[in-house]
Amino acid sequence: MLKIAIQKSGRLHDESVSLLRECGIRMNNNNGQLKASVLNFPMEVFFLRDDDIPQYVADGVADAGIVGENILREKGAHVDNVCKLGFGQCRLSLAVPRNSSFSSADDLAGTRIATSYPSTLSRFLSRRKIKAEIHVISGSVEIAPGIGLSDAICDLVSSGSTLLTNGLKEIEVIFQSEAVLIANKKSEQAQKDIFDKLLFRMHAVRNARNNKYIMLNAPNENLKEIFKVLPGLKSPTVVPLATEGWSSVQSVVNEDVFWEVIEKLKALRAEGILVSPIEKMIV
Ligand code: PRT
Ligand code: ZN
Repeated sequence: MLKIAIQKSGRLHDESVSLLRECGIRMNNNNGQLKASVLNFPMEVFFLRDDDIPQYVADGVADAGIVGENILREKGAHVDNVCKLGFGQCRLSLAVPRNSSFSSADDLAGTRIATSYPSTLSRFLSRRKIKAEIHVISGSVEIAPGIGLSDAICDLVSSGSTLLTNGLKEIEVIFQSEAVLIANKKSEQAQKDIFDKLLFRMHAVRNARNNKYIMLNAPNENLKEIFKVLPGLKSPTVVPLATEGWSSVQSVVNEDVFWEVIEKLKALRAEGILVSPIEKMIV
């Protein structure tokens, strides 16, 4: 049995559950319980506070976990950081009151900085040789400058609206974070084998999310150029159309370059372009 820890409730919970579902994991409803059993995979899911997940995995209470990289760095737990999962994106940043003259981390020498990330901040400050006082608070860090507790804050930012409503401006990004899959360093071979199966499925889900299936019709004289734009997994599938001199081309296109590719295809006289999502992609 592979034991995996995910957040009980909060920003990473829903996407962690959806990712496991897309990997074909069918768990019984947890109804606020600590753990859920899985009906069709040798796995058990633990629901924990995100702050506790790295330690549980490091101690081997869980074999694997899904947690924000921000928590992992702050806790400094001794686990394998296996891969990024493509959700829970945010950044740990320094921010100051909008009207302040501080414009970079170096300006914060001699100031008081409020944060829930003291270890990460302290490592950052010593790397940059900045001497500042760190005030640890566990929540609502953004109100600290307003109530005179600090001159600056170091906190997670995603849309930036919390900073804006509290009259703060971001002056430096310390690091970009997202949800990651972590694993115990000393799991038994049996657990490692199940973990590898899960990882294989996660990659298939991830590839599918990042790619689209594309079908189009094109004049035969432009096919060579179209193949350059649409290399496909191995090479595109080509089927002749009933209309002489035309073919149907089927391939896969990466989300990041999608619109560029479409423009090039149109310039190559591609017509009837159909695009659909891919459910799983095994390469
Ligand atoms: O109960 P538990 O301890 O498990 O949960 P929690 O309350 O500690 O964490 P939670 O659910 O808030 O966040 C879980 C994880 O989501 C974090 O560890 C990050 O990896 C990730 N994440 C992504 C974020 C954000 N985006 C985020 N915006 N975590 C927190 N925030 C907060 C931030 O602290 C600030 O207060 O949202 C506010 C800023 O958001 P914007 O959109 O206004 O910029
Ligand atoms: Zn937490």
